[in-house]
Amino acid sequence: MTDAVQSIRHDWTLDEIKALFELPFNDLVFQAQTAHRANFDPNAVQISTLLSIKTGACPEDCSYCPQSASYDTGLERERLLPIEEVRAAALNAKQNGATRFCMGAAWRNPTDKNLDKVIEMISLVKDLGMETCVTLGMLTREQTRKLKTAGLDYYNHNLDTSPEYYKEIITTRSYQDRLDTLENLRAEDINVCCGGIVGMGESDNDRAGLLQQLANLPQHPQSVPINLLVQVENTPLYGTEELDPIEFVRTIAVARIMMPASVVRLSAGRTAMSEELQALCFLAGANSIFYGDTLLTTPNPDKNEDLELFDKLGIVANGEQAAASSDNAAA
Ligand code: SAM
Ligand code: DTB
Ligand code: SF4
Repeated sequence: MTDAVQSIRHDWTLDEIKALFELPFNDLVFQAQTAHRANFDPNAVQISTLLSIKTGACPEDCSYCPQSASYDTGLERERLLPIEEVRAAALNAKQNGATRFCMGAAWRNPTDKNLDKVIEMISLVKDLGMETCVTLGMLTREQTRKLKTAGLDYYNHNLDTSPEYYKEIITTRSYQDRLDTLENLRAEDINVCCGGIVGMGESDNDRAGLLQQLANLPQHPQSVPINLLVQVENTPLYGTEELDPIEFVRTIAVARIMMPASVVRLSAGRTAMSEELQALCFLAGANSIFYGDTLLTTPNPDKNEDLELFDKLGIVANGEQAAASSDNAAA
């Protein structure tokens, strides 16, 4: 067993996590970079492309989200996309170099009929030779079984923030609902993509509490998206005081140290970040991004900007990722 595998822990205390956050910045980044190098090619970044397959009119009231029916954000609603549109978008993503295609739907949970349609989409993306990821809201055990049979690679289901702050952000579902779906996914051995959003006005304790929840799950999520809130007009969180960028980098670094064998994704919010800030995030252990000019409904950097940045930093897209066993193998 390698050192990297031995260092995988599921018993983090809040005090230990806060102590990491409070380290001198250089010490923290050094520790994160050391953990990163023990587990991954340090110059490789995985790229995923997102597509919103069902947009807006969501019954949930997530205060950050432009797709909630509770807020008038002027978003054009769309029904579940026709399969040919999905094929065209997936093909385009593949031609642009993405290795994973992530499809998101603004649902509280999928109906069985809609799930069957999404399963067709998963099959077509797999046939194009890309990894698949979907995010469709809460799932029953039976639904996770169907997705496993369909060959789904990843399911994205975020915990978003600490259990304490969650109630301030969403009232239409509970933290336990999220944990239950994560358990259903693990039971079917589907790779989990689970992270959160920072910059929502949460406290230092909430950021530490989110990472504690993620790392103390029975298995570390294979992929951990760290989103910086994209502030959308007319959502309740519009106008929230912005998070200090250094604190954002610290969050990435602490996630890398606590979940050393997981891919940490520098997710939403990159249009508001300088090249220098993104470079610091890669140095702190981020090794995945969303690539393509739109996230689900909001802008993402243009792909040429990303390629230029990768070029300047000597980063290789989709290079060799894992150099050590994953948490799954260690568990
Ligand atoms: N409806 C499903 C759900 O909530 O699980 C799937 C789609 S939802 C849009 C996927 C994730 O996008 C959310 O869990 C949240 O973390 C992220 N997200 C949504 N709006 C965001 C925003 N304005 N800024 C950053 N992340 C956001
Ligand atoms: C995740 O953690 N971030 C992505 C993906 N998983 C589905 C979504 C970000 C959405 C940002 C707001 C929008 O574009 O609607
Ligand atoms: Fe709906 Fe997901 Fe947006 Fe919440 S985050 S409002 S569940 S689409």
